[in-house]
Amino acid sequence: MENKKYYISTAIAYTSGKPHIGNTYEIILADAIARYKRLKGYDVYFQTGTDEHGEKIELKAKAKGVSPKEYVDEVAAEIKRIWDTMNTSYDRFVRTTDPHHEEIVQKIFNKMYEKGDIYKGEYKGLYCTPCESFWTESQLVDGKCPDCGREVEEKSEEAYFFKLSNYQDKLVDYIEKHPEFIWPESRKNEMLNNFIKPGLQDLCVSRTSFDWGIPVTIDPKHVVYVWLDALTNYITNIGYDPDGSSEEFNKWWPADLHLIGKDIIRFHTIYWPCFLWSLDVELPKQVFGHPWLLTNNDKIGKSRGNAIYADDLAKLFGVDAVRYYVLHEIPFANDGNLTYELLIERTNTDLANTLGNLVNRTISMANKYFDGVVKNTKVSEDVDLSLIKMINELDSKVENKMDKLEIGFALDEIFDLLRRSNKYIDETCPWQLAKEEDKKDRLQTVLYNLLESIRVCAKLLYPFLPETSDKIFKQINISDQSLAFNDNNEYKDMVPEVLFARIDKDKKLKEIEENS
Ligand code: ME8
Repeated sequence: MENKKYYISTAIAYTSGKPHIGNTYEIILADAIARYKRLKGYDVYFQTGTDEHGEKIELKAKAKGVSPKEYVDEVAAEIKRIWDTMNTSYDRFVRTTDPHHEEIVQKIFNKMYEKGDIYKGEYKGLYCTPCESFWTESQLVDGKCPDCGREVEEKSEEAYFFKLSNYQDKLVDYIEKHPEFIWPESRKNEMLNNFIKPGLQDLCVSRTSFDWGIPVTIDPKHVVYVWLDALTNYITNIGYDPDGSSEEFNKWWPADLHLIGKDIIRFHTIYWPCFLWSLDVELPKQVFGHPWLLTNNDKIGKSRGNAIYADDLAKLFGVDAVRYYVLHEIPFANDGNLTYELLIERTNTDLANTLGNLVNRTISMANKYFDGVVKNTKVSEDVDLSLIKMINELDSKVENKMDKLEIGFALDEIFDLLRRSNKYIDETCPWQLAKEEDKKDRLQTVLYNLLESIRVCAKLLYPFLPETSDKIFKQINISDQSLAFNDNNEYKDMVPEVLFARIDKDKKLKEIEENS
């Protein structure tokens, strides 16, 4: 039987500047989900990339004295480099300046026009340049852009419009009948009550005020509105074509999950479904609007000067420590906070102590007491039962959380077992058993149980901390990949190495200050 397919995408990042740790959080989150699905036997397609058109980028390039294409080439390469540094296993990195994408977007625009969903009109409105969005008076917050809080200006231009109003009733009905479509559920009500039910205005889908975009072929002084260009990346890059899509498209579409930040749920759950309906294409199964990562409890902004970058953090703390921190810190629906102090504390407590020490102590004891050869001697006691039960339940507990996209809580389940295993060492006191000759078999069972716990945890840690998981498997030197307690393993030739060195907080903070 063929494996079940799973198509996951991230938002495509703006190439306006280097992505900060908040943007990078998203690709790490997507990577954890993609790796987990692969581990569970799914045939996964994981797409990410860059959103490269629009006025803001044109202005940035101008300010730098380079062409827009030169500008986006440089930033896209930087974004890809950061995604790679963070060890993310995407299958394709797409760019909206790719000629194939541009050609299909033009065809899409024409198809919508021919269908009568796009018509020509005049746009008058309040425009926010950084967000490239027109707003109505009532949408403004304190007279300013509701997304970024900056000034808006009055603008009018000849433009093409997409008849969102054609799809309003269908959209309300669809969202109400598919409670899993907008995730978390709280976001669903926000979309329905604040944006859709009050009435959808037709959407302006072309611009004439700047050039850096995909030209509209039927009227070349217009370029395609950046969100119509950007959203379609999810289908153009897997072979969608209005004249006949490829096998690849039929294999992967509909996407199983669009992973995006909470600020762009509106675009993905209002515009995107209507665009797809206009093309007679099925909707993605789910859109998950993840919360924000804040720094010092403040929104991270490229222009706010408080941006922290993932590659800098990786240099200071290591890739897996950063992955662990961001995944754990935003368990599901609430914003998370990043500070250097908290990152150091988490690394020390969870990674160096709970995980690192457990692995190190267990292997060292196995080497010391049994010359590194440990089998299950099955001299069991009651205290083993709860540990073994937890080992055997971990797989389904993690799955339960992952299915709800509660990624941080899934990670917590694994750390609960690691903490339980440390407690098991305190309960069984191997160093005392080692002193009594007739307790040797009992001691071997204790170490065996611990090694099995480490093995299952390491396997399930793989989606979150891939490098650490590989290192642990190398250290415990075992090939068994099963996710339950196995009686028949033999552990030998194990080499303990420090997984995460304890960080001296004051020293590290001083180092950070000196380098900033
Ligand atoms: O929005 N914490 O691109 P982008 C968590 N090009 N996530 C954050 C964040 C933070 N502090 N700041 C931003 C765009 N994000 C569009 C997407 S998709 C067809 C087009 C998230 O570079 C943000 O919500 O501004 C988005 O999902 C992603 O980072 C890229 O943001």
